[in-house]
Amino acid sequence: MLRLFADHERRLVQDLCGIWDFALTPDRQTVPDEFPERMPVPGCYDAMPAHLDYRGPAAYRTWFETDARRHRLVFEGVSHIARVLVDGQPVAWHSGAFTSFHVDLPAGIPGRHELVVLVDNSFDAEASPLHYSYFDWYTYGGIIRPVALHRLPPVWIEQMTVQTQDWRAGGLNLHIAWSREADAPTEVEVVVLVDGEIVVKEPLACPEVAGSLEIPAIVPDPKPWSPAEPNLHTVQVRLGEDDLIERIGLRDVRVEGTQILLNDEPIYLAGVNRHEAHPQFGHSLPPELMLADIQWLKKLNCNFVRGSHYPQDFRFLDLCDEQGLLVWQEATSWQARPDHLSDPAFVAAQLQCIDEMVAQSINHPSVIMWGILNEAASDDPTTRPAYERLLGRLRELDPSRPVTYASHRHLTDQHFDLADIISLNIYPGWYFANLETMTGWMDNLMQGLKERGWGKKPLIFSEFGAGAIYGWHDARNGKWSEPYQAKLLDIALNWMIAQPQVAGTAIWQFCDCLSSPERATGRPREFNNKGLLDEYRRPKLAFDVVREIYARAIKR
Ligand code: ADA
Repeated sequence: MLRLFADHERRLVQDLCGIWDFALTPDRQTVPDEFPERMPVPGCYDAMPAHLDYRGPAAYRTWFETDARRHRLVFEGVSHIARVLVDGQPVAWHSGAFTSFHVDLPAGIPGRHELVVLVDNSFDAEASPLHYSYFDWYTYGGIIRPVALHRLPPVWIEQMTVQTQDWRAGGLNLHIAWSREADAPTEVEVVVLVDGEIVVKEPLACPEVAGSLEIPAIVPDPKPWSPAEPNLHTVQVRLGEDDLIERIGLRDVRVEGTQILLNDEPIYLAGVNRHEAHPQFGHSLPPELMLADIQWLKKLNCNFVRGSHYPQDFRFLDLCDEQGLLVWQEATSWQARPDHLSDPAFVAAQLQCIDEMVAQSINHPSVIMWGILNEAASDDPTTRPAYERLLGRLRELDPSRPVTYASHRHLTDQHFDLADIISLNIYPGWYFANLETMTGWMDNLMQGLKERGWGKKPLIFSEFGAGAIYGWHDARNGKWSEPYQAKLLDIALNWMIAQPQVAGTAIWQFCDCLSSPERATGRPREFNNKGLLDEYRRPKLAFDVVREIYARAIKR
C-alpha cells in the first residue's frame, strides 16, 4: 500500500512491501552469505522481539523482476543509513531516516534481480549527521517506510509541483520536471486533467534529456479546502506514456500581524505534537494506526499537528489532507548545539533533509508551515548563519508557506526576526515554577516579548505539558499523576487562548513515546510520559480537559 489514492493510471508501480529476508551484519558494508531471518518492510528491526533495542547494522533482501525498460526503486524512508545493492552492485547510499530517495536501474537489463539493503541505525555523526543518541526520542532502525518499483516509459515525469495561484477561482500553476531516455522521441503530448476533465493538451518538445515546464491550469469547479470542508481536487498530468496524479486543496495561508490567516480568515491552531512511534511498530505505523491517531485528534477537537521532530509519513499527510488537519512539517533535528550549526556537514545534511522534505510534501494542502531545528542554540549569535541558510532555503523552495522554528531560548533568542511565526517551547509548572506560579511566569514572558519588539508576529506555544503515568492517581496527585497533568494543561491552555498574540498551541504531546537510554533517569519507564494518551493510545484524564478547551479555542 503506497499513497492512499491512485497516483498513477499509466505508469506501472509495484509495491515491494512485505516480509523480506533479514540478517544482522558486522558492519554496514558486508553483505552476509546467509539471510536466516525474516523482517517486515516497512518495519523497525529494533522494535521486533528478536532484536529489541539492537543498535547496529543489518541487511534486508528481496527479489524483483524487470523487463527491458528503465526501472526506479523508491525508498520512502530508511533509518538512519541505507546502502542499496542490486545484483551485488552498490547503486545508492542515503542518510537520514524520514525522507525518501530513489535509484534508477537503466533500461536493457530484463530479468529477476536481487535487492539487498544494508541498513544501519548506529549513531555515527559523520555518516549520519541528523541522528544522535542524546535525543529525547528513540530513533528506530530499519526500512521504516514503503518501498516501490516504478517502470519508467521512454519519457517520464520526475516531479510535479502544484501551486495555487488563486484559491477562490481555482487558478493553478503546475511545475513539471521530466527526463527521457537518450533514444526516446523528442516530442510528446502533455495533457492535464483536473478532476478528470482535460484542461490542457499541447505538444512538448524535449530536445534535451531532462527539462521542466510550467503550465497554468484552472480547476473547473473550484471548492476551497479548509479543516471544516477539506475538499480535494485531483490533478493528473500525462506526458507521453507516463502520468502522475496529485491531490491538491485550494487554500491560502499567510501571516498578517499577529494572526495566521487561512483563506483570508484568522485561524486558531489547536494542536498537539506527534511522534510517529508505537512500542510494537516503532516508527512504522500501519496506516490503520495513522487513521486511528487522526480519529483521536479529531475527538480532541484538534485542527493542528506539529510533526515533531521530523517529516511525517506521506500516508499520514494524505490522511490529514482528507480529514482537514493542519500540519507543521519539520526537518529532522533535536537540540543542535553551536558546534553542530557551525559544522558544514551538519548544515549540508539539514539542507538535504529540507530539500527532500519540501519536494515530498509540498503538494499536501494540510501542510501549512515548515519548521526547522527544534530547540537548537538560537541564543548564540554564531548560529545565525545556519538559521539564515536553512530558513532561506525553505523560503526559496516554497514562498507560499510561513516558516518557523521551536525555540526554548525564550527572551534570549537571537533569531526571531528570521521567522514568520515565533514558536516557543515552555514548561512552567513542570521543569520550573508550579501550578500556582506558572501563569505569573507566562505573564512575564509575554511582557518580555513585547519589550523586545517581538509582540508583532503570531506566537505559537509549540510545546508545553506535564508527564503523567497512565492510570496513576493518589491522595497528593503530584507530578507524574494524571490529575496533575490535567490541571497543568487546564491552567496553561486557558491562559494561552486568552492571549491575543497567541495564534496556536501544540501540547507536548499526543501520546507517550519511548525515549533514549541516555535520558532514562528523568524518564520513568524510559518513556516521555507527557502524552495525552499513553503509547497504546489509551486516553488519560487530561484528554477530556483539552477536548473541552479546544472546542472553545477553535471558535475563538
Ligand atoms: C523538549 C523537546 C521535546 C521533549 C520535551 C520534554 O521541549 O522538544 O522533544 O523532549 O522537551 O518532554 O522535555
